[in-house]
Amino acid sequence: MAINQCELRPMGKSIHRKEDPRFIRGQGRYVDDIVLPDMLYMSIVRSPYAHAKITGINTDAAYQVPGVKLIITGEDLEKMKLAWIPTMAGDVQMVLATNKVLYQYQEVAAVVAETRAAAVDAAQLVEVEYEALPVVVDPFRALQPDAPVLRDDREKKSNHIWHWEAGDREKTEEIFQNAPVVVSQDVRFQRVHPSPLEPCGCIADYNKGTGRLTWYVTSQAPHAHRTVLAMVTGLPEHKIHVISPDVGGGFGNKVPVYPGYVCAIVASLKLGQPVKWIETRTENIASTGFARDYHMKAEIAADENGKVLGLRVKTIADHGAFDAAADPTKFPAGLFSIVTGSYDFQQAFVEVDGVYTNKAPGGVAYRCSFRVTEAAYLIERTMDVLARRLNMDPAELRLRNFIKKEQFPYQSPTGWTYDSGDYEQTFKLALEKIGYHELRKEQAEKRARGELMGIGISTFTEVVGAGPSHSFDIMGIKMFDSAEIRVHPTGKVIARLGVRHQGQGHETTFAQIIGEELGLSADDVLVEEGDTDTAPYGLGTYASRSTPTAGGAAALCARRIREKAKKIAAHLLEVGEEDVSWNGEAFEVKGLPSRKVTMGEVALAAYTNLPEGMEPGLEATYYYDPPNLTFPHGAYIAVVDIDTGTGAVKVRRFLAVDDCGNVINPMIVEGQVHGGLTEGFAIAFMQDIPFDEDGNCLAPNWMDYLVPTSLDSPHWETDRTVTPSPHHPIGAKGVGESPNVGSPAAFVNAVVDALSPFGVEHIDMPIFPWKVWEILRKNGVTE
Ligand code: PCD
Repeated sequence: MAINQCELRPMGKSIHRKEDPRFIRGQGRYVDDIVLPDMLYMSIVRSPYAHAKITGINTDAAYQVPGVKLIITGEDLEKMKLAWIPTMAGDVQMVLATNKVLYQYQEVAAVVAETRAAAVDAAQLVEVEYEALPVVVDPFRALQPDAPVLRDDREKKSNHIWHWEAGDREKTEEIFQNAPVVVSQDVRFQRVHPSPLEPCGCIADYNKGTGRLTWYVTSQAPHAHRTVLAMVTGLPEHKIHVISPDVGGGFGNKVPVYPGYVCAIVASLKLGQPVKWIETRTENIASTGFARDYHMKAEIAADENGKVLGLRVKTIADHGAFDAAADPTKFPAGLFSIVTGSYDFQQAFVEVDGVYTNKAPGGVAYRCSFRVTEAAYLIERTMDVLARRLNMDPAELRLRNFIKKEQFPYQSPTGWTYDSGDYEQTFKLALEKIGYHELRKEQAEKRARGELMGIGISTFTEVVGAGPSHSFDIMGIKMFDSAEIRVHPTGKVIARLGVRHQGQGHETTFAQIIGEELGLSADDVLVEEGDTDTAPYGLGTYASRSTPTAGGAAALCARRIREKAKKIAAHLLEVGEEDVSWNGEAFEVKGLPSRKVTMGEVALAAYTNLPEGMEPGLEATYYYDPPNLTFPHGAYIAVVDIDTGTGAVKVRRFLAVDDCGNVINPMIVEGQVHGGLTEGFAIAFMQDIPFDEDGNCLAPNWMDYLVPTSLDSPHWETDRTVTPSPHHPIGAKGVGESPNVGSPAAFVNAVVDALSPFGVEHIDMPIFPWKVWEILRKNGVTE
């Protein structure tokens, strides 16, 4: 049950979200709500071709449109050395095309005008001459020696970007040579898109008088964006002020720096007026960071009893025209090597090759800690293939192979140290809660009657909280995070963090952490994020890293304040510091609990009545570099019924049991799980961004790229186990991504389970009704 924000000891309570009153009243303030004096609007001219030479650009007609102020082309940017910029993945990408375009919808020119309509009209009048070039959309074709080389800007004359591997190739090989059972499965994780409700956009406002650029941008990582901008444009970092106002969903889409941003900034620098650029839905889906697009092959070596021994994975990663993923530097394939999942493999070897094709760039971490969703889907799908081969119940197979509670901290064969977990407990709770054995009985009865019912299991391990700075950086910047807390004389607090929420509820949960540590209520703490002038430096919100990193920083920062507060309390209580203890709500004299002072009283004294010689004020900053990542886990079970006439799949039940360690706000965690499950459901059943052989994007809008409504979404059942992270200051692990990571496999496993009497072992997502219908028709179930 939800409770009031004003209670003390707010940790672990379902406090109503502090941000919701403004969101549900339409009073959130997003980038496009901001209107500045003399503001201009920008629209982008995009390529209709997926691969073509540009032989000429004529802007004369466009300049005739009343109100047009400026048209920028690649040539203009070349003069400023801004035609290409570095991507976060260590590649470079075009801002505006110079000699050629490499994907449909690529940015070719930017038009700035006094009104949005004038900018759009003029953009349509920019005449670009193209000479079509051969298009490569299939990454396997791209790797053939005679394939056209797409990126002629690179020294390496091939479409191969990088090779990456983890684990021990030889030792894994040995296991496979001697294993009694080997299964192998090709699995595609299709190209999808985070598709947040609010697309990308910004206002660049360069003030020629102060020499300062204020940049309002819908950003998941404002500090990192400021640093990148400073490096790219040469503007001094302190002359750039990045403000990320309310963000209408991020989901990984708002981590990269996009060409439109650079163009808006260049336009404002040239014109000295604010320039607003807001994408359309089509521009968002067709040109900004997509996710997945992995072609994977997994092989499991096992013994006859179903004990898994070795795992081998080979993957082709289609990155499109530029590798514009936002991965930490050392991890070009993200944290994909978590692919051994929740199981105790002796050896594993994983390799990934990145490839260029004529598609929009990206590979962003859409609700996943950099490629963990792909990994979890692959291992959970392949475990089911193994169960089928051994004729074993998939639940039993998992129980035989879980990493055991006593094995933590667990060293994985691909190099991770899992912090904590109790997989068996979580899984058994899920089996019991859903009534697994009764469901299997029901299924057998239905099968006998020719009805198609399926049960799908997925038990996953996530890896979140990038990251310890020894292994994690983005463009050289270490991935710690930060908090700054100021306690004011009346005991009210303003806290600022280096992350930037997009709807996750940080204004509530971080206030709960700080309130808990300082003996205040969540209502006493105002949390601010997203303004680089005021917040301490941090790497932003994605990869479920905010709780593991900034959440840790918030707790430790508050404890730093408590240390000083204790000294002031001793002074007020007229005892020595060693005689004072903290009871969770106040400082008291040891052995005399009736003599106490609250944080409010201490706060006032910090400005009015200090011990002699003490520096006034009550504030602190903490930069927290976590010792390890956190490893949340879960057990998900889906139950589906298939309509034998149409092939439509109905998700009858879905149970998610999650373990994210200690929970700050159970209601928020449940909301996070519901959201992620809905996205996982959409990926499993309705979403894909396909291309035709000319490189035309076939789903660049919400008519073709489907987004589920509440009517489409199943009813979600949730539960929880709690295995605290031993190294996190409050024992919490991230959770935001888990439901998207864990759920696709549960849905697909359920459908394959329902169709297994026909010998079906795998179906690639999205499972559209026609795919099922074809299987039914082939097997004579329907006509
Ligand atoms: N929590 C609690 N407890 C625990 C954990 C957690 O309470 N234990 C909570 C917190 O605090 C927050 C939430 O919950 O509030 C979440 O968290 P996390 O997990 O830490 O995470 P973050 O970092 O904060 O966030 C991020 C995520 C992600 S990643 C994504 S995609 C998505 C999710 O988040 N996104 C989003 N969710 C969400 N929601 C919303 N509303 N919106 C959005 O956008 Mo990526 O990588 O970016 O792709």
